[in-house]
Order: sequence, then C-alpha cells, then structure tokens
Amino acid sequence: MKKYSLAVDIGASSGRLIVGDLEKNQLHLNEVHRFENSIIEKNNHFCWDVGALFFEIKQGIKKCHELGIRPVSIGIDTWAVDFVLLDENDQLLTDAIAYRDPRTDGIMEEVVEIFKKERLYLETGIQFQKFNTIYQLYALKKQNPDVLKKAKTFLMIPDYLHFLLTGIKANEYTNATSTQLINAFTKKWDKDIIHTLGLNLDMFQEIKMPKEMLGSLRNELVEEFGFNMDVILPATHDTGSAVLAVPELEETIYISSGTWSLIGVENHFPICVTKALDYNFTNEGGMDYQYRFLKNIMGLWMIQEVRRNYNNRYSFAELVDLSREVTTFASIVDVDDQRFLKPENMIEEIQKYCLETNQQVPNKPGEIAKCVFESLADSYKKAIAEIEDIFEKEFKTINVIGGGCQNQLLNQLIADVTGKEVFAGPIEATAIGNIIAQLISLGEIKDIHEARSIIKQSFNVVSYTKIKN
Ligand code: LFR
Repeated sequence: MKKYSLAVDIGASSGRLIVGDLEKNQLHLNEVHRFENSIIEKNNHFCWDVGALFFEIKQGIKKCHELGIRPVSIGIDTWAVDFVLLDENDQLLTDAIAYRDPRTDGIMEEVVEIFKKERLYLETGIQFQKFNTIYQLYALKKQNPDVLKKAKTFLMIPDYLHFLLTGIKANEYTNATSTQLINAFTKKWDKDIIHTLGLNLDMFQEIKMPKEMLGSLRNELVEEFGFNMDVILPATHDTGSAVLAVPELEETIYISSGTWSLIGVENHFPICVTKALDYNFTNEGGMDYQYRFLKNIMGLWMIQEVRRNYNNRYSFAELVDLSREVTTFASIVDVDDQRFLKPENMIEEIQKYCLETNQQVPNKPGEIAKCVFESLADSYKKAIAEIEDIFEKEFKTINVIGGGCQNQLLNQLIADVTGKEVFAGPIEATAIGNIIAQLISLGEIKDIHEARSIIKQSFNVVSYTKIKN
C-alpha cells in the first residue's frame, strides 16, 4: 500500500495541502486542497486569521479522507517571524499580527541603539529587517506591556498550528532563527539578548529540530478525521523547506521566488563578517544545521499588490503578457526601498518613486508590470554581485524555485541581466522540502543527499540562457 506524507505549506497569499509518496525513487505530489491567505485588518492592526488557516488545514485533511488517502504523517510550514502568545490556559493573548504591520516602525533603530548592530549580528547572524520578531516583541513591550506580562507561551505561526494539532508546545529551530533571538553558534535561545531586552525567557519553548517527531493528533481530531497521523516537524520556515528542494546547490545561487524573493547560497557555518553585515545578508538556520546565507528582495509581493490595486482585473499571466508588449519603457525602482513593504497603493507608490527619481512615470498596466519585473531583476543582479564579492568567486548558475519560477519572462530577464544560466524549478519546492524532512524522519529516504537525487529524477527543471543585453 502507498505511504503518503502530507505537507501543509502556507504562504502569505495562499496555502496548500499536498500529499507526497515515494515510488521507485520518484516522488509524486498530489495537491488535495488550496486556499487563499491574506492580511486582514483587525483591532487596528494588520493580522493573519490563524483560526481560518487551521480550519482550512482541517478541511484539507478531511479531503484526503474523502479521496481515500490516509497520510501517515503531516508537517506544517509557513512564512517566518510572526508569532502568537498564549496565557496560562493556553488561550490566545493577541491576534496574530502580521509582519507588515507598522507597529515596529522606528523600533529596530531603538533596539540597535541598545546592542549595536555588530553585536546583534555576531551573536545571531540574522539580517536587520524591521519586522523581525525581536522588534515585534520589543514593540509589544513598549505598546502593550500587560500582554507580555501575562504571556506564558511564545509560539511562531507553524508552532501554534502544530500545537492545535497535537497539544504539544515547542519552537522549531529553523523558524526560531528568524526571530533574531537565537544564538547562531549555540543554536539555542540567546539568553543575553532576551534578558537585556527585558523579555521573559520562560515563555520561549524548547527548540526542536526538523525531522523530529512532535507527537500525534489530539484525540478530538482523531475522532473528527477518523484516523491518526504522526506530526513530524519539517523546516517550518517555508524558505528553509524550499531550499532543501534545490536539486543542485554546488556553485549555484538560489532564488526562492514567491511573495518574497530570497536570494543566496547554502553554507555549513554562519558568515558574520562586516561585509555581510553591511550588505545585510542573513544566516538563517536550516535542517541539519546548514545555514542559508541570503538576502530578502521585495519579490512578487510587488506584482500581487499591483494586481490587487487593479481590482484583480488582470491575471498574473495577463500582466506578464501586457509587459511583453511594452518596448520603450525603462524606468527602474529600488524594490527594496521600505516604502514598498506595505504602501497604501503599490501602483501609486511606483509612480511616485519614478517621478521623484526623474524617470518616466509608468501609467499603463503593461508599463507598471514591466517596471516591477525589470526592477526585480535589477535587484537580483545587485545581490548576486554582493554574494560574489563576499565569496570572492563567480557562481555559474542560478536556480529559481517556488511558484515564481513559472514566470518565464522574469526567468529570461534574470538570464539576460546576469549572463548566467538560469534553471527554473521545482515549482512546489517548499512542499517538497517539507515532505522530504518527513520521509527522512520516517526512514523512507536516507538523508538530504539521497533526497536531492530523488528530486532531480522527479521534477522538471527548465534552463534559460542570455538572449539579449
Ligand atoms: C518567505 C518568508 C521569508 C521571510 C518572510 C517573512 O515566505 O518566510 O523567508 O523573510 O517570509 O516572514
């Protein structure tokens, strides 16, 4: 009988439940459920609806049952940095406030004043992003200290969803590193930073590693679903799972392309040198204590917002087609400018930027889309130059993974601006990485090396080379 593992992969714009099974060294995926996710406004904050997310997870599990699929294991990954706090009765104390909420405006600067950038970077290896958990917690301490005083448990979003499944509280390592509160060398909560900020160390849970079995489903859920499953931790940070699915990492720069574009390389140790700090590269913890040396680029969020601002009148494919028709427009914005993190209106923000920088202002949808795609490619090119500067070597290839690798126009643009060979695929990298951790834990796959050769045999990768300057 086929043995299925179930990956729950939730990104900022959508979530999916995908079952995977391994047969003769081929990994097969089958999407059983897909749903939308988005930021909602609640109590004057931008939030995630974690209740709705858990409801969708349950719907997906029930669908498996209807399809006659009974997974032996399940693991959840989501975006990073966001969290919930629970009281002594394990009830939510706060909404799950989203990292794009402005509550952290100006807070990073205050925290940096306390520690100095160098010290924080040397201890954690994590990039400076104003939305990191450390700044969210410090914002809460200043703006709503009572909540923090009552907090008994800190769980990141996948930790919380795993808790709802099992009743077990733990902080998974890869996602915990994105808090900027984990020591890059001890790989544990950094007591020094936590104490200095006046946060309560006791609310942080035991760190558990990807591939660890967390537990099994709560009894009520077993009754509701009609079956039980092992809950096995994947790299619960989606980017951590995605990078596991890069088929070939030697001499390759990856771009995990989704709401964000995460561009970098894999490393066996954190690189906390001054140049990396100056370029604001991060060293996020990965499975088997590998490090993702990467930088966040604003990513497809830009075009998702543009599309939303056009009231979803155009599909993503249509925006790509419209941009192809534009031949004489060349304005570029700095996609990493913080003004694009959560502007009132992305189209207007792009137009304002072009006006302020004395460039032609895009008006038609095709011009806006072209500006976004070319600006993204431009930012990738700069990040690659920084990586090559730090490593003092040239990387020959780029592997784009994740949903964004379906954008053929962007793939070609990357090949054109960098002159490097670009490989696109696999598309469902995050779900694959999630399932891989479960399969290794279950003893179905030996290790990540074997997993990568299985991925190579199982998924299609398309190559692009430079065609124009
Ligand atoms: C991608 C991602 C990035 C993280 C950002 C915010 O989905 O997880 O890795 O920097 O979202 O959490």
